[in-house]
Amino acid sequence: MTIELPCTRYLAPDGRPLGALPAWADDFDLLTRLYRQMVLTRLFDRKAVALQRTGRIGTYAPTLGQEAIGVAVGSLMRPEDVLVPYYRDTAVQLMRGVKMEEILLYWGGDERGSDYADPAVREDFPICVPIATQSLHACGVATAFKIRGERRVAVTTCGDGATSKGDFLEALNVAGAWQLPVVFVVNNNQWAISVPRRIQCGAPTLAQKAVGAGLPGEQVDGNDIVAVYDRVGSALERARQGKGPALVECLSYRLGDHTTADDATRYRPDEEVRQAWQEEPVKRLQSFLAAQGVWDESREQALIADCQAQVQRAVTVFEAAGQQPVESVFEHLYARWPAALTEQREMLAERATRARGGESHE
Ligand SMILES: Cc1ncc(C[n+]2csc(CCOP(=O)(O)OP(=O)(O)O)c2C)c(N)n1
Ligand SMILES: [Mg+2]
Repeated sequence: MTIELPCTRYLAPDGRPLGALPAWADDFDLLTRLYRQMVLTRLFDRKAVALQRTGRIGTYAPTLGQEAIGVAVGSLMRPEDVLVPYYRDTAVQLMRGVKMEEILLYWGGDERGSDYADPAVREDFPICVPIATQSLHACGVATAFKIRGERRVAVTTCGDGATSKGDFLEALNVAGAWQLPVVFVVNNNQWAISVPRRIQCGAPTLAQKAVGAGLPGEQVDGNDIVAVYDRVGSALERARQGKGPALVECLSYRLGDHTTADDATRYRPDEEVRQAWQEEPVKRLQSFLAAQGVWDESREQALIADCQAQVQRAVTVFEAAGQQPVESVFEHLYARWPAALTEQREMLAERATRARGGESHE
């Protein structure tokens, strides 16, 4: 059954406005900043995939094609808000202030990557890999804001597939029942690994899941940053004013593999991917800005050079970080250290010393 919900799109795939744009979109400085960040995200993402291919980081989940969502969400959030992200949120995290080298450390299997240096993101959550569990964590954070009377918003993201999980639906329910200051941003990139959207769920939209929980839901074109910025901005404002939670389903497409451990050519038709490239968000905003006379090829080349230098500096910092001792796998797990694990930790440290050819205490 279809529940009529708005689906917002301002820019056509070729960047032409489809009608009047929201008033804030006259701010070309803002739109240019967003564009710069989208390009930085894309180049960083490409580098991360290359680092995995050359064995320098572990599995990585590319954000290719979903840059508009993350950049818009990250730029709308205030420092005091809390992001509760999932694994395809490089764009949001970078915009919030997480450092590129921290993201590389995380995907390199190093916990220091979740120990964000920037004070503005100290309270943001680490990347969540278990599907949809973060939706409930965000409701916990929002409950704390509400009890303390703070004007802060918890923002949580997830994929289309995650909206089939009980955790997600329970989170919507508690958010609606308690009118929590939480915004759910669904990155509907059409695939949950090899499972296409149409067989994940019988409802015609994912946004309508919000309606059953008593909160507003709507769709936006997730390749159109003007639409994402406008609608997520409104949802954040509502939540900040104590008017309750909201859900925004952003329609996008995962242009890359699910992760570097996946080969999407085995289950996706080439034609579908080719078609999706026509809609992609970076080119769309670039075409719009060029038509307004505020972007051109020389600015583009300068931006690419600048972004590549930033990415390279981050890679250098990441590679200089060195490996943590193997027994660090026990760290950050318990508030109070369980004595029973002491022996295991010592055993592991000793084995590691032996493996390195060092001295054993045996
Ligand atoms: C609880 C749980 N079940 C299964 C998985 C394995 N898994 C990893 S990603 C994924 C698909 C998620 O798809 P979607 O929510 O659409 O997000 P996307 O990866 O497309 O951004 C699954 C099933 C997991 N990580 N956690
Ligand atoms: Mg998906």
